[in-house]
Amino acid sequence: MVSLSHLPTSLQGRILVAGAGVSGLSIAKMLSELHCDVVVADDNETARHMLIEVVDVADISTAQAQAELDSFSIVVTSPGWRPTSPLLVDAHRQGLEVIGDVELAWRLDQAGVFGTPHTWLAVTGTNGKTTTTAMLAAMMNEGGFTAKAVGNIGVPVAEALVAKNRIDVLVAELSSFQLHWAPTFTPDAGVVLNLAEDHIDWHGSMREYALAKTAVLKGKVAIIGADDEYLVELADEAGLEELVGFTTASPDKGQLGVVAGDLVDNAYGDNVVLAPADGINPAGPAGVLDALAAAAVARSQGVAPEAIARALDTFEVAGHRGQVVAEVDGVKFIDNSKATNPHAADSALAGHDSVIWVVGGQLKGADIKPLVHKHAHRIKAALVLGVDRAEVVAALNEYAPDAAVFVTESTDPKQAMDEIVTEAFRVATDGDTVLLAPAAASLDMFKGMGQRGDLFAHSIIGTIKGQSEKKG
Ligand code: UMA
Repeated sequence: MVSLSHLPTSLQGRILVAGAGVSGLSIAKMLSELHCDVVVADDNETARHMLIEVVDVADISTAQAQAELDSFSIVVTSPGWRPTSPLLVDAHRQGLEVIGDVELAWRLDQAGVFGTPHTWLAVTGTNGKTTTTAMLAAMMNEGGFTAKAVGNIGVPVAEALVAKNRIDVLVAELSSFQLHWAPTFTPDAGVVLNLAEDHIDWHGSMREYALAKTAVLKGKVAIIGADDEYLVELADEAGLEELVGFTTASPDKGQLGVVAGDLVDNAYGDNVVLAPADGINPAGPAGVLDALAAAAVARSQGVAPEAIARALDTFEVAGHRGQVVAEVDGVKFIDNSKATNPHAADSALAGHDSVIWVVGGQLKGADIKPLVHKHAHRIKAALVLGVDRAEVVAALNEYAPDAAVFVTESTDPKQAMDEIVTEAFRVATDGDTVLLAPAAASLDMFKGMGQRGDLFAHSIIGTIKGQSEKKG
């Protein structure tokens, strides 16, 4: 139930929504439900037309919006828009406020537009956000709350706020982009999982990227990955007090950690056993850290240990985050397409002795050399694709000279993946792992990391079928 009398004055004029993608659509819908005067701008005419088919608002090109900026009272941007976009730069120059979808939703919620303000639990970090967010939503629901995973995970926050059946707790996976555009957003609890180089080209520097992320620590409950030195350093520098940490080691007071194979809470209880670490999905240290982070936030909201254990017991990891796609003649094929930066690829590579590594795409300004250097001993072969392939090959030649290198020049997603998979089958032998962990974003060639993983899996399954038909 929305209450129009609470609408902030900045939203009573003409509102420009920048972007007609997933978040643009949700903002336009929410604002039009609030009877606001909304205009949507997008470079892409087809995107605009698809949006106005679903929601009754006006649309204009980005250039036209730029020319008409003085007719707007505020700009609400989609997260992917860079701060350097000419439209947004001009808006700032003209003194117009530019905010993102999360900031808008948060302000409206705080103003009571959707009834009693919701509880906001924010999850961010370079890697593990989606898994942690999904785990936390499961724990909150098991704990008796009505919670939903929203944000970068794919369900825009605005959509959740106007949902017919009220959701009380928004468990928001927030990207650095969304946080950049959310200057006053203050969640009830915020967790930063880890920090490593990513999206440097968008933010301009590692520091700016990191500061966008640590903004979720402004609220009453602030939680960080205590094993991440850079993150701990930044939190110290910011003078954050009463920080709760999580670690794979035995927890100090004020931390959650692991003792004798169990997740243990020494922050919201006195070494309270929560759940066994063994059997957590996804398996391995990254999964345990995600579970600890989610448990820390859940405990801060009063969720009982038994509810956390139940949620973890039935939790299944989402797609493209390390599933075994196939196992043939002692060769494992693993899809970790979600490894869109070197930090994520680092965890994916660890633990395999002999890897046929599918790597490359958009490096987004990150340096891949340290990753290649660290894992050179396990890289039997590297199958390289994507726009930054020359940089990847140069790093391999310098730091992993013993690895066989295959490069596809194809920019057609299916053809490129088929070539890669054919080569993988040619070089892999018993005991090898063919690992899609590209350390790079997918958008140069694919619709997203999901499509990249799906094409990898389809090509493998297709090859196996073809081989068995030949044999049969
Ligand atoms: N556009 C322009 N001009 C520009 C930039 C974009 O016109 O200069 C238009 C595009 O033509 C397109 C629209 O803006 O129509 C896209 O806006 P967007 O890039 O912000 O994407 P959305 O579709 O709104 O989706 C966003 C998130 N995308 C990004 O942050 C890039 C989605 O995260 C998120 O699920 C969704 O909002 C709901 O909150 C995706 C993502 O890739 C999964 N996130 C990055 C990541 O995980 O690494 C941060």
